[in-house]
Order: sequence, then C-alpha cells, then structure tokens
Amino acid sequence: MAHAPNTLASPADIAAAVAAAVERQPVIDMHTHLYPPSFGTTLAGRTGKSDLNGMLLWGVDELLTYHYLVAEVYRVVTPDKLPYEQFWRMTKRQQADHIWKNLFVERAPISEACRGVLTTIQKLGLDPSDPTPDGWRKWFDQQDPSEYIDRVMQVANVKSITMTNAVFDDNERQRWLDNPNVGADPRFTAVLRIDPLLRNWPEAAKKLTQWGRRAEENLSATSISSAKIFLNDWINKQKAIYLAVSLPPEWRYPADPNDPIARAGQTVLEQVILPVCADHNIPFAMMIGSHLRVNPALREAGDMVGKADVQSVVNLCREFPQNRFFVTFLARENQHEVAVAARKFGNLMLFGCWWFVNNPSLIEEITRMRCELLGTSFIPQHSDARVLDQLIYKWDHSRKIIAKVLTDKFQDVAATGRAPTKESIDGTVRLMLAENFERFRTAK
Ligand code: RAT
Ligand code: ZN
Repeated sequence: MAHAPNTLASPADIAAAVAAAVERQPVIDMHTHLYPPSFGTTLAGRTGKSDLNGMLLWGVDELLTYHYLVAEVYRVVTPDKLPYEQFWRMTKRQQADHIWKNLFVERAPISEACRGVLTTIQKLGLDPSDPTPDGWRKWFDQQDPSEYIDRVMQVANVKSITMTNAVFDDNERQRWLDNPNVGADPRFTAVLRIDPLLRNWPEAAKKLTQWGRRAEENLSATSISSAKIFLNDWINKQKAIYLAVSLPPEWRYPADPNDPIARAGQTVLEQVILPVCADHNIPFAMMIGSHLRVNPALREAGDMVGKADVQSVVNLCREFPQNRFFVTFLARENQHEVAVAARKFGNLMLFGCWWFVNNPSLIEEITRMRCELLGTSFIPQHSDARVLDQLIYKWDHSRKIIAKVLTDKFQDVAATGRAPTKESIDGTVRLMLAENFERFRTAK
C-alpha cells in the first residue's frame, strides 16, 4: 500500500515517534500536594531557612518517609517490634534510616514506591547503588529550594504544578491570610480543597462561624449564603482553577434520606458548591473511594480503598449539565463503569490513576481501557506527588506506560492501512499530557 510521505508505516517507526513525543511533551500535573517555598519548607537546603510546619517537602529523607513507604515498612517491622508511637517520635532522619535499612538493604526494593526513590536518585545524577543515603543528603543540603524546583521540573518535564489548597487546614489557611501573595509563584496553580464542607457540614459550619461567617447545622438560608460567600472569597484569594474533594466509598447522590450528615452534604453540593463553580466557570473535582484512617495509628499511611458508586456520578452529570466534573476513582473495580459513564457525558472528564491504582500493572490496564472506550478524550495521569522530587519518578514511570499503550494503539490503526503521521502522534500526546486538562477547565 502507498503511504503519504509524512506517515509512519512501520511498527518500529511508530514506536520511536510515540516514545519521543511522550518524552518531549511538557506535562500539566493536575493534582499534587506540592507548594512553592513561600509556603515554608522543612528542609532549608543552603538558604538556612527551615520551617517546622513548612509545606514544601523535598529531599531524600522526605522521599524515604513518604506515607506509602511507612505502610510498607510496617509490613516487615511490625508494631510489636516498633510501636507506632515510637516511630512517630523518631526524627525524620531516623525514620528514613529505618525505612532504608528494612526496605532497601535487608529486603529487595521491588515495590513501586521503593523503586520510585531509586529512579529519582538516578535521574538526579546521584548513585542509587550507594550503601547509605548519607552522600545524597549532603547533595540535597547544598540545593536552594526554589532553584531546585526548576531543576526537578526540568528533569521531570513538568510545566505546571497544581497544588492542593485545603482551606480547612489551619496551617495552610493562616499562610494565605498572612501573605496574600503566598500563591503567586507562576510555576504553581491553586485548587480550593473543601472536604469538610461536603463530608461533615456540622463541623464545617462551626469553623465558618468561628471565621466570622454565621452558619448553622440546619442549613438555613443564612448558612447557605455564608457558605457561598466563603467559597467565593477563597476562590478569589487563591485564584483557584477548580474546586476539589475526596469522598468515601459510601458517598451517594442522591444521599440516603435517613443519614442527616449525608443529606446536608447533598444540600451543600446542590445549593453551594455547584452554583459557585458554575458562577466562576470552574470544574468540580471528585476523588472517590478513600476510607480514611482504617488504621489510625499509621496516620496518613492508614487509609484504605473501597468500592464506590459510579451511578451517583452519572446522576450528578445528568442533573447538573451546567457544571463540569473532573472524576477519579480509587478502586480498580470502578474503573470500567466510570469509563463507560464518561461516554455518556461531555461534562465528565476522567483523570489519573489515583494512589492505590498508581502502579504500573494497573496504570497500563486502565489507560488501555480508557483509550479503547474514550479515544483521546481523558487525562491519563496526575502525579499526586507529596514530595517535590517524586515528580521525577511518577512521571518517568507513567510516561513509559502511556507510550507503550499509545504505541500499540497507533500500530493497530496503522495495520488497517491508515498509517499515522508524526503530527497526529504529537497532537494526541499533547492532548493527553496537557491540553485535555486545560481545555476542559476553561471550557465555556
Ligand atoms: O495519594 C495520597 O498521597 C493520598 O494521601 C491523598 O493525598 C489523596 O491523594 C488525596 O488528595 O486525598
Ligand atoms: Zn492527593
């Protein structure tokens, strides 16, 4: 068969073009827990300015004490050997050394979170075969946090980092109140995170009242208007590009009429959150399926996954066509159903392989299925990085899988006799790593 000159007909040419396009395309990372140095940082580097409650985490001790690795180390050094409270009393460096010894030296570091630390160290130009992290620590101590952000973004090829700005977190809230420019770093964008508003209205109402916006448990007209003013203020203060919440597996829309807290959540959603999002023309992101603190002693490492309800998302997308929803589910069991739901609603954008499905085997399965059901119209990944340096491994590992899936898909299409062009490969990759997010969030 004859091919136009700019087409890529051979499987090897397609594989090379896809791999190059995926490596080259800068990413907009739509969900992280990363912040600019203006939010404070626990590791001062060469600036000497450390802040105990600083929100920017970076460096090898933070990488090694990532909560995914805390959960994993408790598989092998059980609480009868090291009581949880004793672990939490250790310094960060002692915790890091404990994890290093037990997960990287005495056992093979084959989990995804262990491998991630080593990929990061390698891509920074350090030697992952070093016997201890001490040499790496010295290197990190010489970095300037702000310059280091540039370096990590360059190595990871990330062009924009989306923060998670939890307005009900006192530490974070105070930073916005103390410094109106705290979020002004052009490398970062803000997302207003509002979990208590939807998950526990009585608690949120108390806080709102403390902060000078009168709100009552019974969701009077005054409460609704207070909550709307509160959201408006914070969207404006943060210049939030969307609103976000994480929801438990039991979350339903419509809510169970016999559950007063869930009913209040429904009212807040219908009468506060969605109208405010529509007014500001910003999407609402729902991350669904996390059971918080099933083992409270493990703190943030103690959360669990549960199967959630996709039909509730279907109901919302149908009832609120004027709103746009970013959605991701935590359970593998929900992935197929929600991909089908996205075929039905243009106001539903699937994103990422979240947390416990952010593992190579599941990323591949989910990305393949989404391509087959949705073509190019989804956002395959976000990093969820909590430690700046994790951008490097999260994107390196995901890029390779996205490239593998897209190579197969383009080769399958080529086999029909319609060979792809380099432009169509580049364009597809651009949609997936940047433009689908940008277009959906700014759509009219
Ligand atoms: O993936 C994580 O690190 C979780 O602890 C959560 O932060 C989750 O991603 C969330 O945003 O709630
Ligand atoms: Zn997150």
